[in-house]
Amino acid sequence: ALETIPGPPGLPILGNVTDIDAENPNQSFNNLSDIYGPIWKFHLGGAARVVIASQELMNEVSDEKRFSKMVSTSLKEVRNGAHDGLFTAYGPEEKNWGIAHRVLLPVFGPLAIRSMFDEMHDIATQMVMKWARHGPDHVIQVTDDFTRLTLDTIALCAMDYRFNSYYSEAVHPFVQAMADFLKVSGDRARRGPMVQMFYRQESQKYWEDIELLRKTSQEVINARKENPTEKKDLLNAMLNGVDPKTGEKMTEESVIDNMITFLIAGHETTSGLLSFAFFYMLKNPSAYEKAQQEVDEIIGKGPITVEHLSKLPYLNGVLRETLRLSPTAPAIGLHAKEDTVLGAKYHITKKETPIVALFTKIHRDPAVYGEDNEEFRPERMLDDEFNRRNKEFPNCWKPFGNGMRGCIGRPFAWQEALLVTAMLLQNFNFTMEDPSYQLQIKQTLTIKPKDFYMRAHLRNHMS
Ligand code: MNH
Repeated sequence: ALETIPGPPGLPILGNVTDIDAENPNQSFNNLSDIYGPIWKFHLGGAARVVIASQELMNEVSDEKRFSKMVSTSLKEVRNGAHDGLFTAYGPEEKNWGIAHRVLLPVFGPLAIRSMFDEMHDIATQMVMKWARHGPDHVIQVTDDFTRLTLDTIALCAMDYRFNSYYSEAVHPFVQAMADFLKVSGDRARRGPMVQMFYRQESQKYWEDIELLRKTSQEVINARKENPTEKKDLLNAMLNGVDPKTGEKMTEESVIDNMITFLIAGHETTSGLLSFAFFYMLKNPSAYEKAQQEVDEIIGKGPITVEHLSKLPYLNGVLRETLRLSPTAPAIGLHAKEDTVLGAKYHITKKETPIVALFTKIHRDPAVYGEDNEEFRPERMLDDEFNRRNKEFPNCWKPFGNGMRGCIGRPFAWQEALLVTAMLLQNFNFTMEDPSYQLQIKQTLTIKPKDFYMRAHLRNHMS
């Protein structure tokens, strides 16, 4: 006999609004998982949603024959600006997703990403210079500076455009428009259409921001068309690439959609990863020490090259373990392709029911990670153990999502994060501004550490 999925009782009509913190839904989901277990459901706006919080269930929904990505809530709002770009497309049923996916996959491959190393290095150096010049009295706004870094990096690598975020206090208008667009997208998702009618001014600015994003992207495309280059970057790939399956090129609309998509999908997540990595290292001095030792041994005092990056197993473990405990995309949305039974005993009556795969809990499943599941221990993420675990417990570590809808930018993000972490450990010793700081989370589309500050003390050499 099938059982009903448990969950918080909730109110008539309002459902579970009072059970979920609008500012930090992920934290509420974690707490409710502690109460109701690895699968539970809640209601918002009359519709049910199912949350899964164990490796076993994650493994089940990773079967792409039975389940696929669902674009709902915030993502559906982001679609207002990015349309059927890769991240917000409904899936292969939208033709532009397939064309863009096939044209772009090779351009995001490890080899192509290696060729972007010099540009990544350029931006990372700007941040190192800034921190070096400001000196140890300066309190570093960690996530702010990492966000400047990741945005400038993706814009330079993807379309040869420089925001120059380290050269002005004021935020670039494009960057501001994007930040506001993302913020309001999240707010709109929480409101529902009735309440939305009372936000006319906000709506007007929202659509103007989208216009500005699209117009700027169009200008970048026009500039490239007037001054063609041989550069093997994402923009050239998008403008000139031919889909091997259909023989078609991406439309100019689709190029704009995906340019905006890369900037959106490609900056907050990586910025959060770097911020959490430094938080965890500073909270765990022995991990910090091992990471810095590895950098000193493998790279030493000279300039970092792309070859160094494949020889840093411990740093690799630091980043993997960071994304285990603090997956910066903390959950993904899925749905069953047909009405189905989950976990051999729970009926999902409707295939329309969104399934929230809660990485923050799945990644701490005690059945997989044992009793020290809450601890930051990069050793457990070294290749041998990592691969063995992934074999025994498939899909236990999913910070980049699943299958064909998984992250296309993963090699890009990894190279950038390794480079920046190595460069910072090489050049500075860091201290936490407030040694008693306890991790708090700020959630937008992604999660980041809130109010986390540090200081940078230059070591006695520069690269
Ligand atoms: Mn990324 C999809 C996490 C960096 C571009 N990314 C996803 C998904 C996750 C994810 C999870 C799946 C979302 C879903 O199922 O709804 N991404 C990350 C993380 C980092 C990251 C944790 C950094 C750390 N992503 C990047 C970077 C880029 C990028 C950098 C671009 C340069 N990501 C994408 C795109 C998609 C995506 C594009 C959508 C792919 C598709 O569905 O075809």
